[in-house]
Amino acid sequence: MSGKRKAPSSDDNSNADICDFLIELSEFEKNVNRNIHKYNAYRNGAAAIAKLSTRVKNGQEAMKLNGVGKQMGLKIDEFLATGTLKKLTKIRADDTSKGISLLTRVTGIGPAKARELVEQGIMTLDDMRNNQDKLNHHQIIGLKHMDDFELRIPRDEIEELEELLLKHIHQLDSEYILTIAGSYRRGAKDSGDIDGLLTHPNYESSSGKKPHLLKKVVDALKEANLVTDTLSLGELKFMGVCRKNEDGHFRRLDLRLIPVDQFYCGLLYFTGSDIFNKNMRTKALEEGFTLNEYCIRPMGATGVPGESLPVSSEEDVFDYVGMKYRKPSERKQ
Ligand code: 8DG
Ligand code: CA
Ligand code: CA
Repeated sequence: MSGKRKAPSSDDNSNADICDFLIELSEFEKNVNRNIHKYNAYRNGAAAIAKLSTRVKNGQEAMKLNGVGKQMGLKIDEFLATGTLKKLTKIRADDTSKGISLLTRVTGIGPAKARELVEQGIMTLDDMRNNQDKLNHHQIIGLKHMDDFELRIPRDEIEELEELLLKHIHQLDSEYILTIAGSYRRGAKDSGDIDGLLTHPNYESSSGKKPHLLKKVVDALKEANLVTDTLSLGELKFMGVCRKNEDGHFRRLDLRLIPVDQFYCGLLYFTGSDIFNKNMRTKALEEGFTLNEYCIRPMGATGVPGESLPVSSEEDVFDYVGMKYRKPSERKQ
């Protein structure tokens, strides 16, 4: 994910202002209160309201939607009547909340680390810059590129990067397969980050791990100055920073190495959207399958999943769960 998950896109949303305040409340619950239930509740409420094609008239009407309860209904009434929310005004004025909200904008700094820093009096970006000994490598890079990382990446830039990445990866070994998933594959006009999926015909889940397949690629991309920083490099996942040229912005790049036999389940999962994935998983369960980012398995009568089913395209997975195939651009929800 874009690490810092952003609000669902609010273009052509007649209730964008309501969705915005619900998302702000959700972020407060996640980052300051660390209440993931309330975070999810506000996000689900915002998602339900974002789907409406007309302006919400009052809280009562909103409460008819799945995901909008009484408390949210009351907040919507207050917002519609006064144009603001007392709760938000208070949150925005509170130093601890302000500090935590700011610090969690840095990739690598989660709610717990942010609170720890704020309790030590580190409240601003300058405070962080002056206390880098309290940050790890990932957090230092996140702080350094914070402005760039908060920019959306235009589609044409990802197209250029895709071509450059492919060129260097294929110079190494022409059999590598690279697909950029995420919102880019869904056709978005801009994206929060670049979600690269990498596979190789010689790499199967039964053949054991082959971390050198990932390391080799990362080394080559560094050599080519396309990758400028590593946030983390594991056996299966690289998280880092790339740039198309010296004048370009620094962009967040993730590369995941996936065995070929799991590639299409991975592709399906990392193409999203996350709401579409949730709905497809639910449908799969109803049909007696368990679906995750690696594989699809039939659920036995005892509730124990069986062997992974063979998958050689995304279509195969849609077929198993009895869904009509949907192109990536049709996977909003
Ligand atoms: P964006 O970067 O343009 O903001 O959107 P995105 O590409 O859709 O989101 P992402 O955060 O980069 O995640 C990429 C895909 O990963 C997403 O479309 C679906 C899948 N995914 C989920 N749930 C989650 C999750 O909780 N964490 C992560 N890392 N990925 C998720 O379905
Ligand atoms: Ca991502
Ligand atoms: Ca993404």
